Amino acid sequence: MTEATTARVGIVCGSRSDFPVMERAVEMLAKLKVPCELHAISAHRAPDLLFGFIAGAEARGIRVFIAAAGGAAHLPGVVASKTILPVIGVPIPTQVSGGLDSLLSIVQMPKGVPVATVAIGGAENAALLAVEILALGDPALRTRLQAYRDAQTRSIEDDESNSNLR
Ligand code: RP5
Repeated sequence: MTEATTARVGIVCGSRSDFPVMERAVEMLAKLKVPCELHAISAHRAPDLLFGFIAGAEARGIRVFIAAAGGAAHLPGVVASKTILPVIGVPIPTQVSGGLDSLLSIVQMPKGVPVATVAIGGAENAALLAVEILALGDPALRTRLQAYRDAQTRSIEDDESNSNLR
């Protein structure tokens, strides 16, 4: 399979104020050559726009959603309610409780409609989890993902072998 040119991952944030965190997911996907879309569509302020975005996504080529929100973070669950594509939730850090509110809102999905939740602010891991899902059906992407992981391991081994600490 060749590199995809249409977006495979749909990233949706509750607000543009979430973009500084979620741009790290965009960068990680770019590193692994996975095209994505980045949107800000609030589940409570613009639900009809959100439903339209979800309804059209699979036909455009989206295979995994990443949904990021802070506070009473219902966006990932609402996205999951309207699709059977995998949804990865990213709890956005908040000033109120450092993002624990976001984490609990996203991770505590009642049974029947799952959201795979990553750490507070875990944009990079959300991207990597999306890549792992896509790589199941894409051998070339699997090779790039394995190379990324190998390079990560090598860099730690190199740092350690160059370290003066004994
Ligand atoms: C959530 O409320 C968003 O995901 C954002 O994290 C938080 C704050 O939103 P704004 O104050 O930027 O509208 O809906």
